[in-house]
Amino acid sequence: MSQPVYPVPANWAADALIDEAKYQALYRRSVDDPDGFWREEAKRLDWIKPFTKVKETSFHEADFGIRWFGDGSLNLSANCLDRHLGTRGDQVAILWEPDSPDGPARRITYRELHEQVCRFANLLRSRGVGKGDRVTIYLPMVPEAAVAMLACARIGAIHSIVFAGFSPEALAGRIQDCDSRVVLTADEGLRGGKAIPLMANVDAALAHAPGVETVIVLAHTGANVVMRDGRDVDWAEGVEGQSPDCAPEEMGAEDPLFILYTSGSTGKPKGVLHTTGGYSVWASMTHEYVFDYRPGQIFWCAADVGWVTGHTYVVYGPLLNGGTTVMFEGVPNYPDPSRFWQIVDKFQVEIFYGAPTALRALMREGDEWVARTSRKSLRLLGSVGEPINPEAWEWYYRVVGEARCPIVDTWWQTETGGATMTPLPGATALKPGAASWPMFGVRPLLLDAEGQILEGAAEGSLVIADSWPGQMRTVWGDHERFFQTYFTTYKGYYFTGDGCRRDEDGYYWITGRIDDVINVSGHRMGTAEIESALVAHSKVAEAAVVGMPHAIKGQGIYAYVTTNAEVEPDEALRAELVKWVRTEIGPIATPDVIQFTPALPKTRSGKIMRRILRKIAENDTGNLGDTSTLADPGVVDHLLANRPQVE
Ligand code: 6R9
Repeated sequence: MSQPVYPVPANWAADALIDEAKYQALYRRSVDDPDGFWREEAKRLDWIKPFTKVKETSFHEADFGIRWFGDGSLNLSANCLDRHLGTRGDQVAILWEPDSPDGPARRITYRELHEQVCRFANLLRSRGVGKGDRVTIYLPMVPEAAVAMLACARIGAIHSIVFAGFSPEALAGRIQDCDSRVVLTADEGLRGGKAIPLMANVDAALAHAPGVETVIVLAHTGANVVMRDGRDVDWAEGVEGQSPDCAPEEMGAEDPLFILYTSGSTGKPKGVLHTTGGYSVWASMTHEYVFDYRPGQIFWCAADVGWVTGHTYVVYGPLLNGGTTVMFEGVPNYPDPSRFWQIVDKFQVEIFYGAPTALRALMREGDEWVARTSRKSLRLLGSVGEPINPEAWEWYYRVVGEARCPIVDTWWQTETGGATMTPLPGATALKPGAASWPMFGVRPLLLDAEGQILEGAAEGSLVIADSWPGQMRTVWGDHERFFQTYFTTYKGYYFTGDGCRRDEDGYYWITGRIDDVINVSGHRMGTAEIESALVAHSKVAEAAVVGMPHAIKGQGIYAYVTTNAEVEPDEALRAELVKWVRTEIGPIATPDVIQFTPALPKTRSGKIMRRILRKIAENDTGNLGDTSTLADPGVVDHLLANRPQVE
């Protein structure tokens, strides 16, 4: 079947920052002369001390290391704020829309944001926070989350944002791993009309994280919370009386900027560390080129700041580029499935960037919810977080964008800092579902199982051959794990964990994770994490978790559970385990299916045969493949006979 291709619209090819010829020329230069290319791109920032060195990187064990602009210095907060004050001080920097359409929106100018950041940075300093200290941020999608990030960057503190949907247990683990002494939170968050007890969660978390000395609490909903003397500070009271000036700390390009925990295929979440110079150049450059962004345009990335997409494209990219960024506290279908498009009309959003899972959920509600809004302001659409299926792509293109707006399907990872493969709106003819072309400086390769490089049209493991400035620098506190996780599967290459196909035209198509990571509604979950949560329950002996196809979420969570001998599994236990996982990790880890089984299918050497479990979960049971190494084939028959009915 031939794939539809949508050529670059004539007006885009003529007016865009980058057309196809320019893309080709710049891409060549970026890989042939990285030092020259990045020296130019780095001019987009104000440097305190100019760098002389550009790229000092190696993916090989003998001289492994990643440094960009290593001897330069800068401050990211000053680049996002101070340098815009002269030209766009009165321009709106953040347009905030609350959960409820009845609540007042907020418009914060660059000048106001600068002042708020300085006051808050001074408050942090007054609590003893300085360069290199870790600050955990557990806030809802409110402008204060951006204020907190920028204030940390201003004084050189390393922020670690924990998504406000995570449980107290998950929060405690992340606070402890990076040894934060300060936590920023709110009384409550609001999503879809439901209150989330953030302060209560922090209290519960701190029972397991005794090192925290200061909790700064934003009164957001006005709920009653118990403040502890000496530890807790009311946000508004704390900033009152602080000076509106705060000198930005001079940061080395390789000084840490933030930690963001993400799931891997094994063990506990990894603290992905990004540093100041390379990340900033990458955030600004990708935001400008991918979205063809001009200062002042209304840009809405509908991601939460708890994920990397929110870091790079709600806060840092747009503000570095003098943008107006929309922050939305709520969810796509509250109070009704028109909400996104009503906000587009309300703020006259020009560029909208969202996740396939939200689009699929909205698509299911019917076109009518979209059609009743205007959307005339939209000129470009974006997608991120997981592969977008062609049906959802076409719906997004035709119904939301009325076949007027190109779609940039940006493939990237927490580890890559910003868009790593993507179409560019003025350069790339679009193929629905293709991540298309590498961003400047990115050298993707497809490898086979033996690590041989595949040429031409092919499918294999996606690796990246050389470093780019936005690449993560280490796993917090465990540099060895960084090297082991990403650079040993295929020696000398960065291993993405994704499978990928390259077609006859050289377009890249991400096929999904090939490790034990599943992607639920665009959120990464390590199957090992969910398994350890299940096994931690007193009635569970063993558990294996795999992904299953899910119409809205992309992938759902399918858990096989073996109970302890004396326990009779029943519906009550099923409900109890679902609740248990939600408390251990958070609602995003809620199992969709739990299948009880007297045993798991294992090889004679005791390895769980996940391949078979995946097939059963996918209901693709016609051909289970080679089962000859199974220790007890009866286990599989039992699993097949007792597979729960799944919609
Ligand atoms: C930015 C972000 C990373 C994983 C990644 C891949 C999947 C993200 C995608 C995509 C296909 C896209 N992914 N964007 N797959 N097309 N446009 O999502 O970071 O949360 O770390 O997830 O998400 O599998 O490896 P992160």
